[in-house]
Amino acid sequence: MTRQVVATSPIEGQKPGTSGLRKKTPVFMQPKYLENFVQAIFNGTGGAAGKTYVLGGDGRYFNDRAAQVILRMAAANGARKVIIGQNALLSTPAASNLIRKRATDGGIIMSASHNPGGPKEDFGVKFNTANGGPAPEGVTEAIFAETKSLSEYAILESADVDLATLGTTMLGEMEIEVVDPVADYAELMESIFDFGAIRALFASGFTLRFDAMHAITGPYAKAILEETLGAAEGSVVNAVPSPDFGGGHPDPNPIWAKELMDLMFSSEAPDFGAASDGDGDRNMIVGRNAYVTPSDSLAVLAANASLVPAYEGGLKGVARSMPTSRALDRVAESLGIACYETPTGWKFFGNLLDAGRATLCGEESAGTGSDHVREKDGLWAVLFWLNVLAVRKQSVEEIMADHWARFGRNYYSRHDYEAVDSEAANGLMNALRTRLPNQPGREVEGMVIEAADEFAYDDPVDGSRSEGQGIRILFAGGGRIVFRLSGTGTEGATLRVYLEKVETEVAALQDNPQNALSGIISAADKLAEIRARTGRNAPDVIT
Ligand code: VG1
Ligand code: CO
Repeated sequence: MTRQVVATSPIEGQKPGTSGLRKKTPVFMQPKYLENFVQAIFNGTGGAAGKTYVLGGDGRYFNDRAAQVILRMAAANGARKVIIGQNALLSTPAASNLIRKRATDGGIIMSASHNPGGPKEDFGVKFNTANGGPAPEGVTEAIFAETKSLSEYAILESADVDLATLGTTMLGEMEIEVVDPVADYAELMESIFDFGAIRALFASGFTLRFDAMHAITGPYAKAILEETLGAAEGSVVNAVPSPDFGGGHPDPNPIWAKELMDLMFSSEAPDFGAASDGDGDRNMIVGRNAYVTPSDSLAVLAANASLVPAYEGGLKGVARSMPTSRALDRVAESLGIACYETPTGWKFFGNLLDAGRATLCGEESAGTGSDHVREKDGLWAVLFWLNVLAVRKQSVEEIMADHWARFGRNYYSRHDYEAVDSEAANGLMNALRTRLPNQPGREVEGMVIEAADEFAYDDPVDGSRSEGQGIRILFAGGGRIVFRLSGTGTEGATLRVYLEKVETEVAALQDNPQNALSGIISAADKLAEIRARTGRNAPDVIT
């Protein structure tokens, strides 16, 4: 076993985006591509010498090979120990939990999350810090800087490590502990929720369909929902993780989880439907004939948090990403707690959670979580809903109707234009930016613009400032449009248009969102010239 120092040179474009570095798999598989980025992670975080890390991924194509490379590089860089999920598998929230529970110096997660996987699809690598959360911008910038000046990396020459067998082995001087990916996470869930009440719910005949989308949550959901809580066998479908997610797109939304949606709106619908994404941090919640938008789900969980043992004592505060609907703000106001507005991406919640300013957080992109880990957590959100349903003994539809009657309804939708020509997308954003000062007072589609700006965030904990986080147009009466370019795509640019309208009129609470938002939708096109500039007549994905 020899330690090799390999000469290399900087590779362009290794800039971590909203959540780690994501590229097409063939790009990641190019000689030295992964090696360079991993060395940059070590160099950018003060070196690996003497440190302990968690390592795992969502099982997508190249996960197993990348794990062997990362282990050999950690050993060659002097790491003391790596704790790795069996077969190099760990869901993102489970990795976050292990980093915290075992007090490691951080962790490396191999995933491109909700992006498809496979030899021609996407792969990703993300570094999480010792709090269990995605590296904050200061750290990702230091890593990126390293990628631009790298001249060598260190790697051990050795045979593959057996990752199928649980237990401890050595790789050179470094200890490797292969752990059951599910056990610690399952224990954490049991410490948060009323498992007794959920067990009784299933025992009473309550039915569930959980679609793991051939991704990482399959084994977690089987163990927790079926084996521990008593959901009928077969309630968890597509439960075996596959390297290309069964050829699907592991993003739990009405488009990509269409099979589940069809079932939930049919006469065969079970009481409750849910799905999770590639790496297990996203969730979709759907009742019988009732799809719950992620923004609404976050608001409902906040409003019902006292029904869950871990949050019984009340929430310290809540937080949402800026484009997420403001349904949460109304709940926070009624609870008399703070509601923070952060830029898109979970890394911005870390400081608020660490400082005890927020207990629950969420994003419109199907991400919800709490201070139990430092990532969003798909299965946690599903268990939260089950706990609420078990206590309230109402259907999802009834809970939603009740929520809107109490707080009003924030009609909400996101329109995505994918793989748009980058120049056209930047042109659109630049034009909007230039026109911002002239917008207030202007009337569009019968609505008056009250304010317009580009969102910047001043972190109240560490004082750091993040600029350029999305353009917002605010209408009198509570309507809002947000324009943003995605930071997770791997092809051209993805334009995200976030649309929102507040309704408090009781008779108008049960409309179809696209219908309720039609004025806002055409205002968005007028303001940003979406059709003209992108050449698209309709969004690729509507959530
Ligand atoms: C998207 C979502 C964002 C989420 C991020 C990572 O980012 O909009 O809310 O935090 O994905 O989610 P962007 O920059 O493409 O809009 V995951 O489940 O892919 O880690
Ligand atoms: Co994800």
